[in-house]
Amino acid sequence: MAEVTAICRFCHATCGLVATLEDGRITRIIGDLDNPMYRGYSCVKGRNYHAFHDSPQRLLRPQRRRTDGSFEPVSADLALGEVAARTQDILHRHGPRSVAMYGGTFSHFCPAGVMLREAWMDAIGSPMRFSNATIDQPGKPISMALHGKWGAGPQDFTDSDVCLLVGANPLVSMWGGIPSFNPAQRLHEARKRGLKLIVIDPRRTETARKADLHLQCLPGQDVPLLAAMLQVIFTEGLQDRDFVAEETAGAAELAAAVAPFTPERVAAQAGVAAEDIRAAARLFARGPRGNATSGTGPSMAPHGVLMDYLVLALNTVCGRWVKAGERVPNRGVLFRQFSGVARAEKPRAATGFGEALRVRGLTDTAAGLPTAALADEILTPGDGQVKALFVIGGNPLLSWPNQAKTRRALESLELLVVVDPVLSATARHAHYVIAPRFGFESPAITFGNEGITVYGLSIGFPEPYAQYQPTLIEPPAGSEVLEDWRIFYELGRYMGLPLAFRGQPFDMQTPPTTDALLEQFVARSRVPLAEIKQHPHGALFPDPKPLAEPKPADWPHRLQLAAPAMIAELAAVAADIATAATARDPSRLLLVSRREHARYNSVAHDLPALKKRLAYNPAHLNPADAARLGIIDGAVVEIESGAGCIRAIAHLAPDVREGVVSIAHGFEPASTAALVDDEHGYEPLSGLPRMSAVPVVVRAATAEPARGLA
Ligand SMILES: Nc1nc2c(c(=O)[nH]1)N[C@H]1C(S)=C(S)[C@@H](COP(=O)(O)OP(=O)(O)OC[C@H]3O[C@@H](n4cnc5c(=O)[nH]c(N)nc54)[C@H](O)[C@@H]3O)O[C@H]1N2
Ligand SMILES: Nc1nc2c(c(=O)[nH]1)N[C@H]1C(S)=C(S)[C@@H](COP(=O)(O)OP(=O)(O)OC[C@H]3O[C@@H](n4cnc5c(=O)[nH]c(N)nc54)[C@H](O)[C@@H]3O)O[C@H]1N2
Ligand code: SF4
Ligand SMILES: [Mo]
Repeated sequence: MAEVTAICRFCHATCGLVATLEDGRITRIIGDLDNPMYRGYSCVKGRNYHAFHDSPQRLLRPQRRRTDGSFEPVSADLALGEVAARTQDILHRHGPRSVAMYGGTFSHFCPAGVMLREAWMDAIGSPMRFSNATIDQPGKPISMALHGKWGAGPQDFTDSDVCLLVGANPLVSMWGGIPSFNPAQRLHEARKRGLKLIVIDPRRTETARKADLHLQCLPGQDVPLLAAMLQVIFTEGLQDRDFVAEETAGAAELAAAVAPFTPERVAAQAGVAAEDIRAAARLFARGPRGNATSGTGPSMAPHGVLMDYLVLALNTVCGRWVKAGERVPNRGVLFRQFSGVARAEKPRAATGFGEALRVRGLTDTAAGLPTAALADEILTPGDGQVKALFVIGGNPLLSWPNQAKTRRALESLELLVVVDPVLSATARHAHYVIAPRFGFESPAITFGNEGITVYGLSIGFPEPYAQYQPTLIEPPAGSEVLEDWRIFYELGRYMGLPLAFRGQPFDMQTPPTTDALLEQFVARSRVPLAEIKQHPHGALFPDPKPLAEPKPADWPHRLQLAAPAMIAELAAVAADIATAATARDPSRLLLVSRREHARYNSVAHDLPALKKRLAYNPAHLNPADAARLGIIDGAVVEIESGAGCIRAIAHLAPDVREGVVSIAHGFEPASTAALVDDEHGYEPLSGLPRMSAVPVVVRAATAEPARGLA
């Protein structure tokens, strides 16, 4: 029996763990008290991650679908050889654009996988690379491109006086606003030293319960709410005048554009008191340090890009970026996240470049190609039609909008290859499912939390932290599983393709090791991987130059407070308020998404420890709405949108605002993907459909269908 340190990969938070090894298997997992970043934190998912490795649901070898829809295990050689031949045939007949790749949430955790699948896509020449980022919060990178990125990064939570969370619940989601590394403890310590927390959320979430001010708004009203906060800041002169004058352009236009959004005009429609909007604006502007971050809720509601743009504007108007001479919390250990210079970086394109999609006028974006349009790219005949799809670590049938269309698209493909440890809802439609070696069976580095800084302002390690974990266990005996990278390396070999990373060719005779790939991936890191490996509990690697440098005297770039597309959209929203065109239909509730503590998206729902905590996907609604609709706790309800209808079990939840129903995504059979309309009302820049604040009819189900739901 031995105790070893580990990096959790059940979610993006990459907690530092301690695992007990017995006879080559992990038998117990706890948080690592000696880890300087996580300080002993772990959650129920991480503590059961080993059970996923040994799960009876796990696929231990590649599967090939028979004509009757059942699967047969085949050797990796046979599966990859056939996949290579079929791909080659499709490429030959239809060209490179006919082969698309979708990298889901679990495709990003292993850099070696990213390297080889990108190399393979480069080699076949296909631009059709999609990811979950564009069905998540694409407004973040897009708005950042429109607004500009600050070279020294945002002010740090650790020395913040105020934190504003717009539709995020980091105490459960570990995502943004409050650093995702033991966030409850971090929030507790920050509040003890006086931090003020403001939460805007239709639900009194675990995080909102700790807030000094909670605006329990209606969903989909964040643009008017944030515009009203800016209106208060401008009219009361609460902005950081020096920063605005020196570093920004367009402040006067923005002030004019938000002028119509007085708290009084916004209050009724947003469902909050005008005084609370004013109080939130003043509390946020008083700072003096802190920042505002948004989560998925408002990002998925209408005007999601504009919403994120206003979050950036709020920060900028209040000067919430690290100034010259101040400490940059973390410029990166494995990656360089920020230049460390207190300046607006050179602008980059937000949209309108790269591969043009054939549907809805969408293009590549700063967040990537719009995944919401991929089903139509598969279904729309003609030149460039997608015929083959590779899905890595994702579950389109439960995550893409318009589930019925997604199903049709998956079924119509000439070739669907899914890399997944289980026969997921999507994998059941695949021609080949390749079972991966994953988690503790591979080495890992904490690179992800350095790389996602454009997502939410406070995402990423707030100190220069890094950890490495070697391979801890082998896959179960008798299995034939391949690491993600190896799959694409072998496909490259079968197809006779030379593969390369950053111009450097891979040796196609002798396969590399995962460790060698990791070395290559972080070759330009500030701290050599060899040094990081010396610290099994992870460590802080202080930056020898931690202070933000001043910008050169002739630096031309500024943060943009009045991007034309955003100002035009604000005017349209203002006009809507004026005409009350957005008035709510009282017969409908507004559906919002949520994250459940004992679940991560659609992953490993069968693990006994998680199932015990949450056996099905409840639809949470306010008792007053339930009474009005004649729904009792535990009753089966139908939730119907313009796009589809699902059944779920009602939970009466006083923490959910009246007029709202709150339900997680990624579940079967109650999958909210069935309720999303991908063709109407989508965000025009990102292509993201309306996935929050979705108007739905909720009613008690007539027949007795509880079976299958719980
Ligand atoms: N335990 C767990 N953690 C997870 C996940 C999981 O499934 N389980 N999923 C991971 C993923 S993929 C992501 S992207 C992150 C997401 O992380 P978060 O964005 O923090 O996710 P949620 O917890 O769903 O919080 C979104 C909040 O927005 C609110 N909301 C909904 N609509 C609106 C709106 O229009 N306006 C406002 N102001 N609020 C609104 C909801 O009530 C909810 O509380 O979490 C990650 N972490
Ligand atoms: N209606 C609606 N739709 C949504 C959302 C919403 O709130 N509402 N949220 C959106 C968001 S934020 C996101 S991020 C997306 C998520 O969309 P996806 O990333 O497409 O879906 P996941 O459920 O995360 O799928 C993860 C898959 O990876 C597999 N997996 C787990 N571990 C590994 C591994 O180590 N290797 C490999 N290869 N596979 C692994 C799991 O078995 C699972 O099948 O969904 C989006 N869709
Ligand atoms: S929050 Fe839980 S699932 Fe996520 S990395 Fe930490 S222990 Fe793992
Ligand atoms: Mo996500």
